[in-house]
Amino acid sequence: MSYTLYFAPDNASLIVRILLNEIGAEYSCVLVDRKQNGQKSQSYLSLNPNGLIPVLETPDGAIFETGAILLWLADRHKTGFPDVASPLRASALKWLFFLSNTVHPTLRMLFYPDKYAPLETASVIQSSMQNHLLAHLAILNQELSDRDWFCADAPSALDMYLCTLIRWMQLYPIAGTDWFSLDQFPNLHRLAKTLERRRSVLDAAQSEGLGACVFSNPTYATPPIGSAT
Ligand SMILES: N[C@@H](CCC(=O)N[C@@H](CS)C(=O)NCC(=O)O)C(=O)O
Repeated sequence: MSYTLYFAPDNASLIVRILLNEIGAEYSCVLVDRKQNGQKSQSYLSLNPNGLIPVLETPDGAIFETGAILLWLADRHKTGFPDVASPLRASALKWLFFLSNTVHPTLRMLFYPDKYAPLETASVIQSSMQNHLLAHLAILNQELSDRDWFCADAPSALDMYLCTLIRWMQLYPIAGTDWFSLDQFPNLHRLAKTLERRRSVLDAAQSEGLGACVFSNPTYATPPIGSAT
């Protein structure tokens, strides 16, 4: 089975790429050219009417929403998320939805305050979103505790999703990154360092020009093709 990942470097498609690598699935990539606003082109909108990256084309049709893609892939390949019979499934679902419908949208509001409210309110929104994110990360740090991974003894979509969000927090907020230090969240810091050593992440970093220490000490992407913003 082969998939097509519509991606832009260092966009949410990165999370899907890491899981695809972890699964060992066959996939090809189609660049969405952010410099040309390719995510808003007619052809892309026919795949995702929201005009957001990523999309994964599958034999069951095109899927959008990062969390949905991750869950579908993990279920289909029985890798990267507890299966329906697992006693870990309930907790894993809870945290996946927390990441996708709370943490990720909060980060989007920090990145693009002008998409949500008048520009003159941007600084209020940004400082509020920073506080929300710090609170979310404190909860996640406590939940992880001294475990290696969120789900038992194997890396899952939760680790991949969260670490990518953490990467972006350290790079892309237009109002700066002084508000955030991964040192404040020692369990998440440890997770970032463990995950970034995996082959799936190293290969994704190579494909998208993400450098070393992708999560724990990130640098801006220098991709071989396309651009992150
Ligand atoms: N809820 C969406 C959010 C995806 C998202 O925010 N994608 C960003 C890239 S990381 C994007 O497409 N930004 C371009 C835009 O907002 O026009 C998901 O989980 O897939």
